[in-house]
Amino acid sequence: MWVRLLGTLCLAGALAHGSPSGAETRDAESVGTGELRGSVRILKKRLFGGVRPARTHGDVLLSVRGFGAAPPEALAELRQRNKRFEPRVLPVVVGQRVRFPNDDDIYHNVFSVSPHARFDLGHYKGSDPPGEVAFDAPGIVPIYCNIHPEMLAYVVVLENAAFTFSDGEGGFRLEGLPAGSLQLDAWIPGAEMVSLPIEIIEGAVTEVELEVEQVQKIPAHRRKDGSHYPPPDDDFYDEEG
Ligand SMILES: [Cu+2]
Repeated sequence: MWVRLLGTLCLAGALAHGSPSGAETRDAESVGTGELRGSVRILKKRLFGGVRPARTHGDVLLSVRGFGAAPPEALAELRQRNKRFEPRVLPVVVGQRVRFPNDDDIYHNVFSVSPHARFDLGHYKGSDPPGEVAFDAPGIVPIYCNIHPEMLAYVVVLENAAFTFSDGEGGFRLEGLPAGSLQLDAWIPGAEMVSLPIEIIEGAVTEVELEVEQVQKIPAHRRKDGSHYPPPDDDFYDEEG
């Protein structure tokens, strides 16, 4: 992993020796803004050890820490469709509400046992009003359905709305970032979060390149009561609700 700051080589030197301390949270509106452009590579496990670049480098969530922002008024949505959650990764701002509509004809459930957000929305069909949850603590919250073990999504609760996903080539861009020392986080399911200090300069573009290693097998989870899911052919829940 390495950092390049275009046109600001003096700062690149500073970063190489540990970034200046800029941990204090600032008000994004009181300072000038700059832009971040970057490229992220996904590395996958090689069959006989080591890692290799993935075929595509999209869907990595890039987010910036170091300043707070009020949550958007608008509700975010995590839908249940074809026995899947959509999208698989949903970034929101601390305090934002998320609605969980069921687009299927069958019952689904939505629950989380994460310490960042613990809830259970019960069982409901598409014709029922969807459940809603406010996410008040930052962190990655795995979301499950108590009926279908294959249903898994992540609500990623962030300090502000400075986030984006990488395109298929790994490229990304974030504009309007407050100038100063900030932190860039990169994450995709199956990888450790990668964090990088960045220096945003008013009216300038900062460039970064980084890598995430998507090498973890996502472990099977349990139902909300801690029990294992019934075998796949046991579908009595679909009929009974
Ligand atoms: Cu379900």
